[in-house]
Amino acid sequence: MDINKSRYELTAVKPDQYPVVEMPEIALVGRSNVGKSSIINTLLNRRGLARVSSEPGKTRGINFYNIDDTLYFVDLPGYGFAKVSKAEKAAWGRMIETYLNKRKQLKMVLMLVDIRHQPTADDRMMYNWIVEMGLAHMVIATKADKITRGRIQGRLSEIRKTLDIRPGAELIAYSSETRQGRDQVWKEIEGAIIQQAVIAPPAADL
Ligand SMILES: Nc1nc2c(ncn2[C@@H]2O[C@H](COP(=O)(O)OP(=O)(O)OP(=O)(O)O)[C@@H](O)[C@H]2O)c(=O)[nH]1
Ligand SMILES: [Mg+2]
Repeated sequence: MDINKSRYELTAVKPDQYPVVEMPEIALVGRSNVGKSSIINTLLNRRGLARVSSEPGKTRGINFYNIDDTLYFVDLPGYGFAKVSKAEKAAWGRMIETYLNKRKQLKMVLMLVDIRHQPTADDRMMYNWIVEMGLAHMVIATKADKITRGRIQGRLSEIRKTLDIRPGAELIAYSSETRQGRDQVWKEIEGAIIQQAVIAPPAADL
């Protein structure tokens, strides 16, 4: 995969605006400011492809990034941002839910939480949705560079407990500063995409 040929493609707020080209999609969800845009940039080694903002709540629609015409990274709006109206929050919730529910080519959800904080009620709701919908997923604890190495395992077990992540389900520490966790995330993404090829019905043998 030539990840240098990745580009921002479009922003959608409703399904008829999603890309029409069918490619596997990897979605990113998480609270506002958790590092969704940053992980897209570091996974692709492309500074500034996804807009990173110190001002939370900037990503207002669903952003589709085309990765070498092979897959899409789908940056969903961050939830839990206090400074928006109730109506706007509800609209974001619907936008995220609609995408996760309806998008057939969605192969895996990367759910991000900040390693320093306990997951919130919003995070728990989101995680439960993902599990209930039966979506392949991986929980990524971001900003691992902001705590000492010795505290990482302890924080991961707290997060596992709070979200009620079953033993064996993937939870890793990540840093967009040091790139810790990057290889493991790529491995999971590749696994999710390959799985699709394996379970696809063979071409008719006529
Ligand atoms: N130290 C450190 N800072 C990070 C990391 N990831 C993100 N940040 C910082 O956190 C802030 C928010 O990052 P974004 O990637 O824009 O977060 P987001 O989840 O896309 O935010 P919204 O689009 O508002 O939902 C920025 O100032 C980033 O530089 C990380 O791994 N380590
Ligand atoms: Mg963002």
